[in-house]
Amino acid sequence: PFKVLTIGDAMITLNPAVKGPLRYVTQFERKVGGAELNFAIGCARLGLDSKWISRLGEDEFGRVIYNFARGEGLDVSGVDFVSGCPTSLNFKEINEDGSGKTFYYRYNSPILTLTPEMIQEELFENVDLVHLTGVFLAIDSKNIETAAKVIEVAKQKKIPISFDPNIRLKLWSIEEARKAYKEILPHVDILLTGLEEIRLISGMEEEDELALFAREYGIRDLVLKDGANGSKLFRNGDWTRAESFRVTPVDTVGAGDGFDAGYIYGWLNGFSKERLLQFANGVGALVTTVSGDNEGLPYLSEVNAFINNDLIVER
Ligand code: KDG
Repeated sequence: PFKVLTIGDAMITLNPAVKGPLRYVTQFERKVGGAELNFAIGCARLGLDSKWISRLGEDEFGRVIYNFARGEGLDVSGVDFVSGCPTSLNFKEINEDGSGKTFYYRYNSPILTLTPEMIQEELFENVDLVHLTGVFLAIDSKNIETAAKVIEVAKQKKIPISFDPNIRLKLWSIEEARKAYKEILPHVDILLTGLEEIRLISGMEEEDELALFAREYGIRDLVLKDGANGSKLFRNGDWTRAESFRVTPVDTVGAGDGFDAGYIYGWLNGFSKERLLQFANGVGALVTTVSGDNEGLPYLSEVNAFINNDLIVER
């Protein structure tokens, strides 16, 4: 199978036992989250080889995440435990419609002990695509240097790069985000972004303007995710659009990461533009039907059955 590589912070996610404002929630379920980790799991469940580079606190929660990642079949040879910084936490608030807010406890995240010098060529062995997201960049400006090193090595080895801006305004300001994206975007082959996000980043939303934006940065695939409104792709001067699937969402966190995993799976396997979008939409939709940031990520047979509307034998 093709192999993907991603890098990022993971955290213990505390999912509320009830919906509504966090201040009234008294019980939580301990789960695992982190945008890049979700992506890596999504890819692994679809059948790709998937490597996740990270740092975890040398604590009980670090062990939970490590074992979880291993259980999902990820290559964790680039994950180390570090002392002195606890594993990050994320308390979630979930609304009746499945949308929500995050409350982070991730200052001095263990991933800050990862430095550009640690990004060595061996980490990229057999890798077919590198995926980065804005969450990693947002945690600390130091990570922008580490990401630059990842890009440098990927470029040397002619490995394509996908990027999801994943704007987290609880972690940095929009000005800081825009500045960092400007440095990253010229190296990006596949940009996977929310429609709202690209508006925030570029001030653009019309197709003509966005086509120019893609050309300016040399982006091969500009992919716009618009949740229940579907998604679209700009490639080689043309737009391709796909409608979303109708589902009843219970927890939308992680849907974008799932979409990315679906898109990259299809891209590496040479799917047509229409099928790519449809497949990625299907993965994203399924993620929203299960509580937790990554539990709903489907296996390949599950996405295919969902997309083809196959009868699933339940008993
Ligand atoms: O994309 C989902 C992630 O954002 C979530 O799993 C955890 O908030 C998170 C983060 O910052 O990675």
